[in-house]
Amino acid sequence: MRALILGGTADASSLAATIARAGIDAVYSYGGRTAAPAEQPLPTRIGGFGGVNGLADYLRREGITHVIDATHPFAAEMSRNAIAACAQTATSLLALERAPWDKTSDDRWIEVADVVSAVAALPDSRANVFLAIGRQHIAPFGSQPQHAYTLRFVDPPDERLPLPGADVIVSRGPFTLDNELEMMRARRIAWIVARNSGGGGARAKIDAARTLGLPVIMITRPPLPERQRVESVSEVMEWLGHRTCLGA
Ligand code: 3Y8
Ligand code: NAP
Repeated sequence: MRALILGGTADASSLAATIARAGIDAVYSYGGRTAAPAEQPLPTRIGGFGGVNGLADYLRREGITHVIDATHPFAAEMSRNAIAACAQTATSLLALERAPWDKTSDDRWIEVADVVSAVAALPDSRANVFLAIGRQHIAPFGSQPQHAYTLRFVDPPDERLPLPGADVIVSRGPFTLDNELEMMRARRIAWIVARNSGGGGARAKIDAARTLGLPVIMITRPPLPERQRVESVSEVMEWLGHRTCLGA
């Protein structure tokens, strides 16, 4: 057995630690989105594979028998490529995907399907807006320059931002409720834009918004083709362990 973890999330890191402890032969893969990704206790590769065919070639060349897609619910292209490449090479595929956050009666969510709809959901008049969606999807907000934007990136911006006067917080998380409350109060944040990532590492801002009674424009997840999925590391280990006990 040889496993490939498509990583880049907190869940992927905890899976890597468990797989390393179990002594399973595995490789961890980052997309190369951040300057200094967290160290992993497994051999690690960084960067794209070169589309579906690039990934299929990698699986064959490296003798990968099991792929765990532990990327992010919004890493849709990677997940789609993994489904196609694993079908092409008859490689076993399992997704480790956290459940979406559920709206509670105290939450003021405006659910939208994509970033452009999120921009349209903002008020017309100037407001203090916290964009907690990383750096890749900021450009559409340039059509609403009247707002005072607070952005949060993992790494410092390396080019001019399409939002004049936006303020950037550089932090990789995970974030705590107290820090989020303090930041939102200090900046008098009135609107939050978030993606329904799920998991614990980014949920503090959602809890803070609820506490402060602030509206959250919540971008729902992109649709993905059917694939086997679990929500816990232990279920992944069962899936792997099940195969090894059958002598794969
Ligand atoms: C490179 C690996 C850990 C992992 C930390 C988790 C939690 C904090 C919440 C906010 C939302 C956002 C963003 C976010 C969270 C954890 C976790 C999580 C959201 C790292 C990481 C990589 C990335 C890529 C990065 C994206 C961006 C998204 C920032 C490492 C730190 C907004 C997702 O600057 C960029 O280009 C950043 C790009 C993809 C989304 C985007 O589209 O901009 N994640 N995040 C992965 C790779 O190269 O393969 O650097 O160590 C992982 C983490 N991000 O160790 O605890 O549960 O995973 N990451 C979102 O929309 O929710 C932040 O600010 O509140
Ligand atoms: P994406 O748009 O779905 O992927 C775009 C391309 O990036 C993929 O087709 C692939 O390139 C490459 N890629 C993405 N993830 C990869 C990985 N783990 N290993 C190797 N190549 C990868 O992905 P994204 O939304 O930009 O996410 C990129 C990375 O950031 C992923 O690792 C994802 O897990 C992580 N992320 C984390 C969070 C979070 O909240 N923790 C949020 C978003 C993304 P090729 O086609 O060339 O193979």
